[in-house]
Amino acid sequence: MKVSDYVIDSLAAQGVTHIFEICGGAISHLLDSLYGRTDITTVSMHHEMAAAIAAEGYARAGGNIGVAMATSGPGATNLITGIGSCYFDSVPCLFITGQVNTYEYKFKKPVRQIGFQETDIVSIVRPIVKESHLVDDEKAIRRVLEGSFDCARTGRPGPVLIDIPLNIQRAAVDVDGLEPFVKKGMGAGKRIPAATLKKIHAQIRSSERPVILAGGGVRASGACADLARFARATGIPVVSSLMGLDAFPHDDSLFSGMIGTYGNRYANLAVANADFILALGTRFDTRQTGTRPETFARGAKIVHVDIDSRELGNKIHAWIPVQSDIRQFLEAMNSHGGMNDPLPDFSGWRRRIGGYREKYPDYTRPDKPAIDPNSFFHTLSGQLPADSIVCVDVGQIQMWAAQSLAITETQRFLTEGGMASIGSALPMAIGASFAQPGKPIVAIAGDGGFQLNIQELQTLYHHQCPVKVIVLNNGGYGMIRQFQEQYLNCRFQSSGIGYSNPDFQAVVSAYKIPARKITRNDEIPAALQYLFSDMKPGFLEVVLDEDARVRPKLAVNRPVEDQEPLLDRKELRENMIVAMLPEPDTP
Ligand SMILES: Cc1ncc(C[n+]2csc(CCOP(=O)(O)OP(=O)(O)O)c2C)c(N)n1
Ligand SMILES: [Mg+2]
Repeated sequence: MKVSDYVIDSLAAQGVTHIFEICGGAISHLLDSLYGRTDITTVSMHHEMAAAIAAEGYARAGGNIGVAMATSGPGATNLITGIGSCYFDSVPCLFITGQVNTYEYKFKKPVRQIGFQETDIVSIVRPIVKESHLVDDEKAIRRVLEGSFDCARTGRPGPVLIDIPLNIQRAAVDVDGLEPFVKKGMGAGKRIPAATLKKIHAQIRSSERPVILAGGGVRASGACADLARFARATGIPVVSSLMGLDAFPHDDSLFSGMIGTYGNRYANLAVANADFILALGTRFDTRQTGTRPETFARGAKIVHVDIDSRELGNKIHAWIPVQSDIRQFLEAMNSHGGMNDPLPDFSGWRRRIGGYREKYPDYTRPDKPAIDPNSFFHTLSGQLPADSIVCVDVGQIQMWAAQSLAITETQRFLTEGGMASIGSALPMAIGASFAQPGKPIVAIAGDGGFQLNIQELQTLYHHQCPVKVIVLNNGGYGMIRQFQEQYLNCRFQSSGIGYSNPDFQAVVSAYKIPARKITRNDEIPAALQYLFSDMKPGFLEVVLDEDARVRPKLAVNRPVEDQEPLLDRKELRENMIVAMLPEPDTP
């Protein structure tokens, strides 16, 4: 059998249903092996960055492992942004690149290039993949493929890249004689010591102000139901990181917002005043803790659970670090005898957080006709179809969405946390639409980010994906403007100066996608109703004032409870149970 046929057969056998790619000479045999297949759909994108992110979206949306394919050289290097995002956000994807024939590959020769478009992608991506392989012997193909699937999916998931030279793609192999992958170090997963579980249960019982912090690891390990069970049984309020935003339903009264630099003020006040934090599958990114992690949740004993032992103790000192898959941990906690012991009544603590929320809501009803972004997301929540998958780009829009979209148990919120590439929402939505056929998908981007992968409107049109694209147009790179306003004297170099937008209505219409535009708050409900009235591609441009800002926002050196606009010190003191910190040095 031809190796390229074997590769595609193996993907199909692993349940892969879609491959996102752009063609090129160095993957011509792999593409030829896709010709006429009905078990795998080839989705031809218009930029390899978008193909990689579509694979990422496919995997994030729960559609098995994501697969993207690109030719050698520029095709391969264009994949890098998506590869890195899968690495930082723990998304299982396989990236397959074509390479020049082994007899024209330089290997260790000290020259720049021998074959046309020859580029050592395996080395280039090494810091941002779990594994990368050059298959220079056709007999290794089975071992490499099986090993790569296992690697991408198990432990902390992530990307794997396989580079296959042309002469290997077209080589013939005896499939029965191929060497299989043998997993090393297999065995039962590490058990969490009973004494640890007991100690955690006892600490919850002696705490007064416990909080669960849900990170991306909750979803990644399939533990959402276990988390809901644990939180509801104990009555402990749940806050989330950006990546954990859809790990717990926001319409549950225990949900207490997103924490961090741009987090909800009430959520930050909850962690700042907590005396116990159960942190699940989160790496305490600076966007969560502020720039001085030692000030974060300083009144709390922190139990930090993560599958990646290298994350434990990396940013935050944990009272108890637990290396475990989140699902296994929560299953163990839920079935532990400690669950039968009576728990303290945390209702006073929950009421206190509810009080913060009332005082500092994530949006207020706008008193001007201009569209208020937080209020827009609030209205959008009310009109989103029940099982929507919302894919959110990067910029101010990401933070407004995170602050004010209320995600229910059946909805998803997909966004890039670690790589945070602008231009990711549209390809992510395309990938998600193939992973979850029949579900309504929404891609939300800013005007700047939208332009990075605007060409994928053609993919949307071509496949008639049920993706509704919403662009919040504030006439520039708002997030950067906000930074320049705060720290660089409003010198809007490149975020406003030198920036311009096309007529989005005309561009989107040229892709034969119906486009609409609104400029006033009172137009929002009808526009959304129209947008969600069918399952075809659609586009809504929401015009914002240029000076719309993300509030609250944490400035450098301040603890999370002290976001801007700064509260009067007396008011902040009244909110705090844990001792306040002295005024920081401000840059
Ligand atoms: C690929 C990439 N380039 C640059 C950035 C830096 N960046 C972060 S947010 C942002 C502005 C995004 O502008 P827009 O999409 O209009 O959203 P807004 O902030 O205005 O809501 C930029 C340029 C990035 N995150 N990713
Ligand atoms: Mg913008």
